[in-house]
Amino acid sequence: MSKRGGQQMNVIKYPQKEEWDELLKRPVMNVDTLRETVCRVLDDVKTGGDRAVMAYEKQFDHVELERLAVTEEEMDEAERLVSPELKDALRLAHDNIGKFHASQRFETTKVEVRPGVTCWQKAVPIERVGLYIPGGTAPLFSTVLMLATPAKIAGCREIVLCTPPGRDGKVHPAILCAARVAGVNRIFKAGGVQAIGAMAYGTESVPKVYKIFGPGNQYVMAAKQQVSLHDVAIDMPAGPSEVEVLADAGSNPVFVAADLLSQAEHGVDSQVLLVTTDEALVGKVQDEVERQLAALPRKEIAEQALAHSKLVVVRDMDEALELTNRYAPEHLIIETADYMQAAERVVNAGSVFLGSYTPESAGDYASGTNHTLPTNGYATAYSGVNLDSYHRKITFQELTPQGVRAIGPAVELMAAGEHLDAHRNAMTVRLESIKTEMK
Ligand code: HSO
Ligand code: ZN
Repeated sequence: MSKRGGQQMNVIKYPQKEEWDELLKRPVMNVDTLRETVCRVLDDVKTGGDRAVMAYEKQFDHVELERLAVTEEEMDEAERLVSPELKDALRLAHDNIGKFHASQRFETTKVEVRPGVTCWQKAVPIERVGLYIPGGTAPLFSTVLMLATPAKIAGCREIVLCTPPGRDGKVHPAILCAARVAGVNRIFKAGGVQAIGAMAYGTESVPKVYKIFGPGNQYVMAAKQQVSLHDVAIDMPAGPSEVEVLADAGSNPVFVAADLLSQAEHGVDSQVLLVTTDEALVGKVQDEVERQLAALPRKEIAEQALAHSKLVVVRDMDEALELTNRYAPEHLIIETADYMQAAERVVNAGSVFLGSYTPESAGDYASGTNHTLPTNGYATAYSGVNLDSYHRKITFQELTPQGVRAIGPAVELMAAGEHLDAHRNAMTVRLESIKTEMK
């Protein structure tokens, strides 16, 4: 542990492989303690509908609402309140996110696997999706663009958004503006567990959706997990946001420090990791972090995140990449000289930022990639939100009599082997009808 100025960062030099698991551990999220509250709120919303949601809005968001739905007048008012410059920025980001996600469109191809046996897949949009945008200390209007833009491109018929209002009963104007830019159909003032319940079960005013997307605090995460057991699909399991910066002797400490801080300011539980092959870089980065931190309005949050951050020195790039793949970071910024070669060897990460001129902020807002990504090591098995997240792939197959002849006997044999005679018969009657027709 080294301490410079006010803030501390843990420096770990040349750790042994046996130490890696301990080193890369994420905070354990015990949602069991929240479960009771979460289940009670969900049950109330299920039975009480809008009235229950409003009661919880009063209790948790300290606001008395007459209705949950955001009106057209409120949308227009928000439009007037957001500066033209910010609106242009939102449009630029929306345009890039749109271009990148449209490029992910799936083309159906029919495959004749045997003569007369044709199979294909069709991407069909999820009809109704629900987006959750948290309140809290930063109004995440960029997340509105990240979730609604692909939903629109995918062709979802109804895009519903829930977000908690401020104490004045209003939603942050930039959130409403972004929702309009991205084509959200209906917006409701509801936050936390009650919002998740409203979208999972439906209320008088909030439609029931088939899949819920978006970040949130521990309560929201626990609620999403709970409703996903029986009622609705969710985008992915989540934990606190993370970044790993991979750097070498040629990396710019000013950039590296800025990247670490951009993650640290998200929340006190943010995970920040530097992996470097250059021992001398560590001190330089620490000095820069200290210098840049002093000027940040969210200094206190960032400082707490940095207290559990880690600066790890490794022997070489091989070890750096092995450690990286073991960690499976949500965001990975590779600022080394050979970043393209290194990128080739990344197998576990949510989104990768390449070279010295690609900060995570680029992808957080406007490069076009999605910023809703797997945290907590889930990058080993999950993708971030993408166009496919809003689709189901329905498979189709068609057999002609020739196809029945091609696979029928195999199906009969396998069905008999599984002692499922009705299965076998379904094929046998067809094989026989073909034979009689041929006579
Ligand atoms: N880095 C966050 C997304 C975000 N950053 C929104 C700024 N606004 C999680 O990927
Ligand atoms: Zn961010």
